[in-house]
Amino acid sequence: MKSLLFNTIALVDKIATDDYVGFTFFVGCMAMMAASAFFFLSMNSFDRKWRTSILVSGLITFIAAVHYWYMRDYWAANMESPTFFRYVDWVLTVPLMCVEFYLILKVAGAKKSLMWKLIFLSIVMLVTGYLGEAVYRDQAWIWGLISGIAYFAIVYEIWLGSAKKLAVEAGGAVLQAHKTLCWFVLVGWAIYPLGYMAGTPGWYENIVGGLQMDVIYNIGDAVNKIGFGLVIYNLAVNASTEKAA
Ligand SMILES: *C/C=C(C)/C=C/C=C(C)/C=C/C1=C(C)CCCC1(C)C
Repeated sequence: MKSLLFNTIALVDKIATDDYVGFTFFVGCMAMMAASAFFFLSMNSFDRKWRTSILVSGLITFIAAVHYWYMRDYWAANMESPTFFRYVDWVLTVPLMCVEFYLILKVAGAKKSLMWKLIFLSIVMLVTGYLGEAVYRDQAWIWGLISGIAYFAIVYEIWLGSAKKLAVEAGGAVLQAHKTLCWFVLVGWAIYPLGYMAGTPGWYENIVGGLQMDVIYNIGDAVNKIGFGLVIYNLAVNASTEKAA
């Protein structure tokens, strides 16, 4: 009995005090779970119009929480980047972030074509990133470059393209939220190419100064997924008080 219990406990891998990757996977997992509970439970206190947006915020952090659970485990067992799980997580959650843009701009008449355009660009960005990181590592810089072009196309669309026009038409709390989300994409998402540069071979290898790829990605995910959700939450709060005033 005693040894059975011991074996069960020993199944939980140790995290060394200098294992920053393991630590950030663990804390990231908890943060994503907590954020999901927050978004799901607050959903019904808002106007119908905002519920889908908050639901999607919760889905983004929930999908990430489940992937973090697996990635934390994978890292502990193999001490190797869980590249596959990482990209499956992104390919589900990043398109959902594109959906968020569409949902908040719907009040100004956003069309589905805007949503599909952003989703398409995000998938190009992620598939080429995966090819460079996992399949053709020797040509990582080329794939990273193509991925970066798709990334800038997204930045262009939301900062200067049709999404921007719709946000200006909507005005008020929607415009404010759109602007903040634009900053998240420009600055928050720029964390990822840094992680990519730290984790793939190339002329740029030493630019990031020894930080580990997974630590950078984990920080990026926490900032962007929870941050995005909070911007939407804040929009729902502000839009509700705007109406009441
Ligand atoms: C929740 C996950 C998010 C917001 C992930 C975003 C990922 C990116 C913006 C990744 C971008 C990349 C480049 C721009 C070039 C190098 C390859 C990538 C895929 C890391």
